[in-house]
Amino acid sequence: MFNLKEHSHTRYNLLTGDWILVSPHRTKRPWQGKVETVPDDNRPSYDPACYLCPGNTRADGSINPVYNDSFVFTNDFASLLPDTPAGVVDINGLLKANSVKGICRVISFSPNHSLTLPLLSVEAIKKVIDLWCAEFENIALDKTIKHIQIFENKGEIMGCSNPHPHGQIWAQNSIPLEVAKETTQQQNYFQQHGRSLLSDYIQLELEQQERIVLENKHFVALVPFWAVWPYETMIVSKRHVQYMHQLTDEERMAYADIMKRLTAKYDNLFNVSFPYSAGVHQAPVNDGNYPGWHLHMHFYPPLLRSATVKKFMVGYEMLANPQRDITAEWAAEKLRGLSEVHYKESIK
Ligand code: H2U
Ligand code: ZN
Repeated sequence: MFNLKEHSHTRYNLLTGDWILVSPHRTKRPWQGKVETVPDDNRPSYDPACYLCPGNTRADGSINPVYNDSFVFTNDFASLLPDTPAGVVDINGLLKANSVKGICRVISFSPNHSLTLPLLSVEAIKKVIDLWCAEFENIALDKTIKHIQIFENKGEIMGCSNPHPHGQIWAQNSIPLEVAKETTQQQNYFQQHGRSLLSDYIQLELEQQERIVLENKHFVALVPFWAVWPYETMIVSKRHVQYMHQLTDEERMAYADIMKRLTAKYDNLFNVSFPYSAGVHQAPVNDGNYPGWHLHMHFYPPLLRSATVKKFMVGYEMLANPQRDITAEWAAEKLRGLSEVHYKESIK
């Protein structure tokens, strides 16, 4: 009889409407492919060559202040610029283009070059969350901005340019692809059911307890049923809000707490500073009401088997649709079983 633990199947991504192929029987495949080198994870607390450390000079010649908590500035090599002229190209409906304008910001999470999110205190992570909220609200004052993406690339294999703990914000006058898909799915669900899609989803997950990794009073961290990356997770607020700045102080502390514990588990998985791309998804701004939107954060980590073996998105994934071998349930069980005290903090 068909069962999700043994047999190949497709799974539906509720948030995007995409499908993924799961091949659980394939995990026994031998591996003789590429091995990544593990980057040296021991850094000084200050690096004179780092463009994010306090007091240092950046590429554009400006000097960082000597800051105590977090520090934010406009990206010196921004992909989106505020003064791009408006314009549309449409040649016979065959060649189409739209001008995009926006703003890119860089946020240092700490003055300490040697730290990462899981090594920051819950209070320090809460300050990063407060800064994310302040930046979001400030950028949204520009009524031409429709979407604000807050994210972090962590680790060399994710293309991160600098190990100093930091993230980015890209805001633009249009709604990007993934957010557009999630908007359609969440709005449709809300119209049909009068409840947010993610409220119903996390309620079911909390009943089943198969894919839950962590939970506190205000947040849940889980491996989504439709996860693509081996240890992909999602943090979802229990309260249905569209934006992070709607969270109370107590909820923000709970958010910081679950982020610290989840990223500590990640590092403990292979005893390495775990690379990922992560980002907060919130409703569009200055574009009407999106009552179905429900605040959440995605973590997309590439590692599969060890600190050096990552998942490749190639072949079938590029040409057909994403595929995974280990199931979401297996990954969640593995993450649940790990200590939430970081290996570097446990030996202090
Ligand atoms: P990563 O998150 O991928 O490491 O990118 C960091 C950003 O920092 C990157 O977009 C910017 C780069 O343009 N940057 C500056 O704004 N100033 C600098 O002096 C160096 C890097
Ligand atoms: Zn630094």
